[in-house]
Amino acid sequence: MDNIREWKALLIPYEQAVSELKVKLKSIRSEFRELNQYSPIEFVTGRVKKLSSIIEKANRRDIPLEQITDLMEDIAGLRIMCQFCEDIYTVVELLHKRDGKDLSIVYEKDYVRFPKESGYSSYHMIIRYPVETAFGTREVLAELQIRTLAMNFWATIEHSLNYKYKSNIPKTVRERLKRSAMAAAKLDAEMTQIRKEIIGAQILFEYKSNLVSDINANIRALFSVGREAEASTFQTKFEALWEDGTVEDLQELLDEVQLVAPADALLKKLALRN
Ligand code: 0O2
Ligand code: 0O2
Repeated sequence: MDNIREWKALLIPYEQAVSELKVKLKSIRSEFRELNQYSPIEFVTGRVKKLSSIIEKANRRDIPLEQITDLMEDIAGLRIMCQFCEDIYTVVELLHKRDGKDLSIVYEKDYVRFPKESGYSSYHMIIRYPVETAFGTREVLAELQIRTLAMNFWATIEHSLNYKYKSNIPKTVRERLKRSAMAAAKLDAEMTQIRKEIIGAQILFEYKSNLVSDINANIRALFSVGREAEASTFQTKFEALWEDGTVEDLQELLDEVQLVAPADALLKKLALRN
């Protein structure tokens, strides 16, 4: 490649690929949000590798300049940041569904399950992406890095330290960086656990609310057919349970009241409620 104009022309489809992929990935996030659903994507960034970095990497890896487009996989790079580790695999699944449609997956590297020696952790996916240019279709390679916010925090700082100190970081510091990567992974695991517990508590709360409302509907059904004495007994049992009773206690009471409550009156009540 002789002149800067040729290089610029070479990079045009990569710029387009990064812009298009950014729009597509951000759309996944907006779709979830517009539907008031949790989005596995927190935010997306993208860049085309700088010309100086392309040439430096080609020299370092002995890649002949005329083979750069076939052999350098990260000229176009997208980063997808997620809140939780499991979101990474949700995004991977979403991308698998598009394989053979608007993109094709070349290969993947799972540094989340198998972190690198440095401590680096992310899910990498190399894709082929077709770009419609003024001169026809051009397929370019792009690298998608999918990671959590904690993984991104670590990788960004580690990368800038490596860059600043030209990879001459002492062994002891490398070890500390590796330990901080492990601390980031622990933070991710703890956040996932907290989330699971909150979701679990919410599900239990909903389940308990449904039991309470079903017990009350049955008691009202008993009152409505004039069986006040039985209704009052169940009402007293319910009042004793409703604040501190366990789900099992409430379920037992529901089973008991359902056995005696008149199904027809209950059905009428439910129909009126709906
Ligand atoms: P939103 O929804 O307003 O956040 P662009 O071309 O401007 O779309 P570009 O040039 O890649 O994107 O910008 P950049 O600076 O790389 O950041 C891309 C998006 O990531 C921007 O959002 C940033 O606000 C967002 N971003 C960067 N760092 C963080 C972070 O730590 N947390 C969160 N939540 N977002 C971050 P947009 O594109 O303006 O969209
Ligand atoms: P940039 O643009 O500076 O980020 P391999 O030949 O498979 O051993 P390769 O081809 O470099 O290695 O692929 P790999 O290992 O999948 O890494 C590609 C990119 O992942 C790197 O791009 C980094 O962005 C990121 N990465 C990999 N290892 C580390 C690491 O230890 N620390 C940090 N911070 N990032 C890492 P480049 O080439 O560095 O380019």
